[in-house]
Amino acid sequence: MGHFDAFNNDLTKKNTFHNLNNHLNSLEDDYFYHLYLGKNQNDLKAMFGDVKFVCMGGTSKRMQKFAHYMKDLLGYRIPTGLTLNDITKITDRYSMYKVGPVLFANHGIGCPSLSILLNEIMKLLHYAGCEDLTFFRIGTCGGIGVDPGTVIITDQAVDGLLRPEYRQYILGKEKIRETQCDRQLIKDLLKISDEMQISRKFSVVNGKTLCAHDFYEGQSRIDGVFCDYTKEEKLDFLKQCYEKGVVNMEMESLCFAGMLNYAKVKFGIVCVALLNRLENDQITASHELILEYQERPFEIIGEYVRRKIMNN
Ligand code: R2B
Ligand code: URA
Repeated sequence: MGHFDAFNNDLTKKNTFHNLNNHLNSLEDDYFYHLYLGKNQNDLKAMFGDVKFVCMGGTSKRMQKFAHYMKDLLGYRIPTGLTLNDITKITDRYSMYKVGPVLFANHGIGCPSLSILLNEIMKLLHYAGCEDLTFFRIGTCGGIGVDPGTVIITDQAVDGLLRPEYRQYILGKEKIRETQCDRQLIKDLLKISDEMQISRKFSVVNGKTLCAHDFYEGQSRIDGVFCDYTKEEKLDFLKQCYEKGVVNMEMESLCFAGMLNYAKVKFGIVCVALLNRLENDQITASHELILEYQERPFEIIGEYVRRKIMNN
């Protein structure tokens, strides 16, 4: 990799992220090991300085698909026979694509995997001098009391005890970061869904999202390797969740909301339900149907981003 001058950390400049680590100012270099990019190795300002939107989701293929969807929606063209480049190239932990001011990356499964990606991408965007960023998580989930294929916009992420708190253990102490999502952004996304008459194709709802650190027992499934509760106890818990406004379960919203709230950055979380957990534990929808479901959030977020970029 070539060497570029490190980004000049001008202290008069408005920081993109609040509560930023002061030690970053004194690091001679900062290498993002999981992205195969670095402050001194790449001209981050030239590569990422225009980024305004960051879209994250679990899998690399889905994010590549979303990048192509966004490219077409914005009317950008690439020469026939070529495809969008994966910016992270030789590392296969995460993939990253860029379409104009929109960056796409896959975060893998669970909060620890997402936390690594957010750390490295947020530092990268800081060194690149980006401002006025909006982050989105586009995911899949288990719905609670909603039909498969329903798109859910998260109001607030809650943990397995239904607390709106992202907990980190730092230097032997517990740190809690709040997990409320941006209320205006939720309204804007719901308004866009209305204007696009999305409800003719599928339902869009909003509510709380339970973020589990596991897919099986952590999500009250009875088909995991262990299960010390009855089917009735499971249903009882899911119904309690539903009564308290929880409409879906997934595995990253706490970290996404906790870290971005702490950095005081605008963000939204939009997931599609692959099943209704009041009916099933196993995901039995066909591969084709799941692919179709997974693209539903693209329509709403894509249109939000398009309107912002095109100023309409
Ligand atoms: C949704 O789907 C994945 C588990 O299958 C996980 O990343 C999540 O949040
Ligand atoms: N992702 C989850 O975390 N849970 C589900 O039930 C489906 C997708």
